Amino acid sequence: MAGPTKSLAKGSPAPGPVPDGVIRAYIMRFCPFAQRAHLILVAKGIKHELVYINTLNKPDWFFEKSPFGQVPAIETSKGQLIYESQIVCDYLDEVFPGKKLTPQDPFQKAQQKMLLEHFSKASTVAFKIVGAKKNNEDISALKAEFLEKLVQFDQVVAKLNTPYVGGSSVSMADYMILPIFERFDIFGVKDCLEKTPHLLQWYQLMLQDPAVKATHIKPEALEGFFKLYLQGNPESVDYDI
Ligand SMILES: N[C@@H](CCC(=O)N[C@@H](CS)C(=O)NCC(=O)O)C(=O)O
Repeated sequence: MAGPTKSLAKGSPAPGPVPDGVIRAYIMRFCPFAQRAHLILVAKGIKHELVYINTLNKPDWFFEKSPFGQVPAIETSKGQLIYESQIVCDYLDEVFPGKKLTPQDPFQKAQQKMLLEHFSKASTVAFKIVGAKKNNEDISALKAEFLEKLVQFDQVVAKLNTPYVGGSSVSMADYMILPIFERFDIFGVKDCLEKTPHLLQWYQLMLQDPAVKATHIKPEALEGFFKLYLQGNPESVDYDI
């Protein structure tokens, strides 16, 4: 399989129409939200093509594909455009055959959404850490807050008493939270997992998942990207290509 190509930046021409039977995903290689969409495309075996966007130097036409100027967005061969990672992933799960990743049962569905809300208490702090790192600020207070929220989430997950957060097999909620875990190292919070045994066990299980393996980014590449990203360098998104 061909590796990633350089991303499209300001001045790059827009790609042509999407071929029949293919989903085009506009992504950025290191973006955790874009990885959510990539995970679902792979997990469901959906025929797709990836178009890399330089999110730090976007082509003007990209706003016609994704009005907030953010990845991920997907485009169908009918020219339908869908953006916002959770909406993209729900759409892909609903439209494409194969294993349904979202439970049909309304209570289980609500449970998965509540889990994501619990996790968002921790991930919000993780993104504040990124902001602080960008400004060369001390992250120790934020890291303590992150740990507190992650421990709370660990307790929620412990009560589920299932190997995956959505039950006995991998499902949508697992794929939605996994990408942030893959970035714990670059955020400087990986050691927090030592205090969250249930999450650590879950993460180790998720690393064996074929879709997770297929979208995995080498830690050295993530680190290289992040260093340049913190400097606001638009070349960061093409690190290692
Ligand atoms: N809420 C959005 C967040 C997506 C997001 O923040 N994407 C970042 C890259 S990781 C992006 O496109 N940033 C460009 C920008 O905001 O201008 C989602 O879930 O899809």
